[in-house]
Amino acid sequence: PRTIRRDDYTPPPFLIDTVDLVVELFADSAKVVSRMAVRRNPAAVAKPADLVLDGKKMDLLSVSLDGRAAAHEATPETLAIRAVPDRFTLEIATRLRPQDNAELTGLYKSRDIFCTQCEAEGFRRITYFLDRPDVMARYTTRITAEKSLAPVLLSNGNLVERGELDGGRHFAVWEDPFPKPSYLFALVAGPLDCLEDRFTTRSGREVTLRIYVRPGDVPRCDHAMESLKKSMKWDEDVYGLEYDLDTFMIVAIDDFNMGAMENKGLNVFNSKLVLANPETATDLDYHSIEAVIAHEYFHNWTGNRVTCRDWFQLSLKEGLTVLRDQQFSADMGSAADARIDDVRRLRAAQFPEDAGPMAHPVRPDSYIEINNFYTATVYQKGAEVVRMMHTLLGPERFRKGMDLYFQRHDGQAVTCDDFANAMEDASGVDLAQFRLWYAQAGTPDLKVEGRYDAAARRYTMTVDQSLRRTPGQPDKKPMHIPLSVGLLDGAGRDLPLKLAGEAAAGGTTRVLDVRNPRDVFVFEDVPEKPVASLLRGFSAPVKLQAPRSEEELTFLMAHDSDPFARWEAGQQLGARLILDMVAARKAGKPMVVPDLFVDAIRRTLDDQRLDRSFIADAVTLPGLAFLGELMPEIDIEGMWAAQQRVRGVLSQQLADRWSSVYDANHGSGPYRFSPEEVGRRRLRSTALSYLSTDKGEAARRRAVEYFENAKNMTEQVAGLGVLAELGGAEGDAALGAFHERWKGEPLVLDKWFGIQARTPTGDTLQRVKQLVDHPSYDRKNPNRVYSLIGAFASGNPVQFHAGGGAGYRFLADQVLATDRFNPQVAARLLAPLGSWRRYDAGRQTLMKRELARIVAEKGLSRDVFEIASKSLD
Ligand code: HT7
Ligand code: ZN
Repeated sequence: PRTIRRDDYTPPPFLIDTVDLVVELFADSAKVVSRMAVRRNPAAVAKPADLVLDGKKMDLLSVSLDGRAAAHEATPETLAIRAVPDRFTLEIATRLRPQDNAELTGLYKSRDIFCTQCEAEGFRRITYFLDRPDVMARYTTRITAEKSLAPVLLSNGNLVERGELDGGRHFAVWEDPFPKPSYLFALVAGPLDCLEDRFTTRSGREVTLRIYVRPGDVPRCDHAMESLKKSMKWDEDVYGLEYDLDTFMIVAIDDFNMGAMENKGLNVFNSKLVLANPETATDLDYHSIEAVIAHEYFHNWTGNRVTCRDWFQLSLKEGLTVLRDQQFSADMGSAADARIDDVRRLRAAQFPEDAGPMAHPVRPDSYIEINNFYTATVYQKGAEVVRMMHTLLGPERFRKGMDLYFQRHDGQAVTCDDFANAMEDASGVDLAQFRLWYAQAGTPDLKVEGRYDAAARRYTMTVDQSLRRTPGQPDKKPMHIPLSVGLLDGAGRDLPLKLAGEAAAGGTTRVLDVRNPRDVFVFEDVPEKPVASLLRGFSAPVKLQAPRSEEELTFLMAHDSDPFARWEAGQQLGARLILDMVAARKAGKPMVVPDLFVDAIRRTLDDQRLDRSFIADAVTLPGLAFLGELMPEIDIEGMWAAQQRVRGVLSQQLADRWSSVYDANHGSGPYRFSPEEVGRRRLRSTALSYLSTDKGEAARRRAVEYFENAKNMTEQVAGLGVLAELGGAEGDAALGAFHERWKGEPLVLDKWFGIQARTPTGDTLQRVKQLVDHPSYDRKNPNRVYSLIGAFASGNPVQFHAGGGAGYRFLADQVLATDRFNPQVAARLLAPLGSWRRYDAGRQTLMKRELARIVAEKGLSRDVFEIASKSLD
C-alpha cells in the first residue's frame, strides 16, 4: 500500500464551486446524480489535461461534461475525465448498495435508516469527487424515497422544498449556504421521530433544534437537548461564537464506527451518545453525552467554518475542539475532576501510544490509511498542545488569538501553523520553539530537583528535559515546556514567588518556561525550606520525575492548593509503593503497604473540605496502564498482585471508614445528574468496591443488596461490576437477572457484555468466547464489538495477557474476521498487540506471532495492514 506524505502536499488542480446532488433511495439500492461546477485552480502548481476524481465501490452509470458524453476512464479508486476545459459542468451518475455496506463509511443502512459517514474519505463512496478537505463547495441535495420506507429525509443546511411524488414517493431539497469540504456532507433518511426545541442566539436569531431518533426513543432525548442548549450558550459566552443556520439537527444511529460526526447542521451520533434516562444510562453516559454533544457542536466553528487543509492537519480541528469540550466540561461541573479525568485518559491511552510502534507527532508526517490517525495523540495530546498555548498566553491573549484565527481564516482550509501564527500574532508571544510540539512525537521526561540555601533564603530548581527516540525520529530537539509550580511552607500554605531578577513577588503559582536540556530557576526571599508543588494543573503532557520523599508526597496530598497536584501526589505515592511491592515480589520478599499511605488515605476520607468526587478520585489507586508506563518491562501479574494487596490492606484497615462512607451516601429522591449527586454515587460505589475486596459472605450480601436495590443504571452497573468480580453464584445470578431485564435494550446490553469482558478474575477468555456465540452478540455492530472484544483486549490487561497467548490468538482471529467487512473497527481492535516490546520475552514472541499471522493474511485492508506491519517494525 502507498504511503501518503505531508511534504507532498500540493494544492488541488481543480476547484468545485457547487455540487447539486440528487439521491434516489430504494429498498435495495441508491442512485446518485451529482452535478458539479468545476474550474481550474489558479493557485495550482500543475496544469494537468485530465481531471482525476476519487471514487470507490460504486457502479458508474454515466459521465457528461457540459451536457455531452465525456471521455473518461475508471480504475477501482479513480475516475479520469479526459482533456477538460478550464471551466465546465460535470454530471456523474452512480449506483450504490447501502444495505450491503458493512464498513459503515459512505452511504449505508443502520437497520432501516439510511445514513452517511463521510469523514475522512467516505464521500468518494457516494459519488466521484475531489474528496479532500481543501476543496470546498456549496451543496444542494435533493433526496427522494418511498414515503413508507423513509418518511424523514435530511441533509445539511436549510430545508428549501419538499413534496409528494408519484408512486408513493416524496422528496426534500436541502441547501447548505456555507461552502464545505465533502467530509462534512451528510444525508439521513428513514423512519425517525424527533424532539424539537428552540434556541435564541445572542444576536436574536431563532434556531430550531431537532434530535431525531428511532420511534419510541424521544423520551430519552431530554439530556442531549439540554446539553446542546448549554453548549450553544457556552460557546457564545466564552468564545463569542454563534450558530449560523436556521436549524441544528442531531440524528442517533445504532451502527456507527466512532462516537459522533459534526456534519454541517446535521450531526450524526452513535445512539449511545444521545439516548439517556436514569433507568438505562449511567452517570458516565450522561457525562459523555454532554461532552460529545458539546464537542460536535463546537466543531461548527473549529472544524467546519475553519477546516483542515489536508488530513495531516487533523489536530487543527480535533485538538482544538477537544480543548474546547474540556473547558466546557470543567465549567459545567468540578474543574478539578474534569482535569483529573483529562489526565487519566491521556496517560491511559496517549502515553502508551507515544511509547509504542505507532508513535506519531500531533501533526503526523505520513500515513497509509488516514482512519488510523484518529488517535489519542491527535485528539488528547493535540488538546494539551492548545492548552499549553492557553497557559503561555493567558486567557485574554488566547481569546484574542482565537478571534484573529476566525477573522483570518473563516471559510478557509488551513494548517496547524496558521493556528499557531494567529496565536503568536495576537499575543506577541514567540511560539517558534513551541511548534516542536506539533512535529516531535514522544512524551518528554522532565527531571526536577530543588535545593534550598537557608543562608541566602534561596530555592534553586533545576529542570532537565529529554525526549526518547520514536519511529522515524531518532534525534530530538529540546521543547518549550510550560512548567507550573508553587512552593509550600511548613504549614502547607502557598508562598509568594519571586524569581531572581524580579523586583517583587508575583503570585503563588508561576509558569516557568523550560526551553533547554537543562534550565535553572532561582526563587528568592524564600523564608524556609519549602515543599515544591510541581506541574500544577498538569501544565504539560510530560512524565515528571522529582526526588520527593514519601513524607513530602503525603504533605502535598493533604495541603496542595492546586487540586490536580494534590491528587497527583497521591497517585505518585501509590504508584511508587505499588512498584516497590512489585520489585519485592519479584525478589521473593513480602509486599508491605506502609502505614503512611494508609494514614494518608484515611485523612483524605476524613477531610470535610473535599467534595465527594475528589475523594473518590483520590482514594482510587493508579490504574494498570499508568503503572505499566512506569516500568521498564511490564509485569502484569506483579502489578495486579501488588494493587490487590494495597486494596486489601486499605479495605481491612479502613473498614470502619468504608462502611460509614457507604452508609452515609445512600441518597434519596429522584435521580439527578448534578456534580453533588454524581460525586455521592461515585464515592458510595468506591466504598462498596473496597468493602468487597475480601470476597467474604458479608461482602457478597452487601453487594447483592446494593445491586438489587439499585435505583438507577449507575448503581446497577456498579453493583454488577462488583458481583461479576466476586464471581460464584451471586455473580452468575446478577448477570442472569441483568440480561433478563435488559435483553431488549441494546445500549444496556453493551454494558452487560462489557462488564463480563473486563472482569479480571475467573476464566474470562472462555466466557468471552462463549459470548461471541451468544444470540445477542452482533459482530457487525461496532458498539457490541467494542464492548466485548475491545473491552477484553484493551480494558482487561490481566486476562488478555494471561493464558499463554490464548488471548492474543483470540484477538487476532477476531481482527481478521472483522477486517473482512469493517476494516476501521478491525484496526482499532488490534492496537493492544502493538505493545509487545513492553513485555517479557515469552509474551513478545507470542504477540509477534499473532501480528505476523495477521500481516500474512491475503486481502488484508490498508487499515489493518498499517497497524500490524508498523507494530512489527
Ligand atoms: N470528526 C469526527 C471523526 C469521525 C470519524 C473518523 C473516521 C471514521 C469515522 C468517523 N466518525 C467520526 C468525530 C469527532 O472527532 O468529532
Ligand atoms: Zn472532533
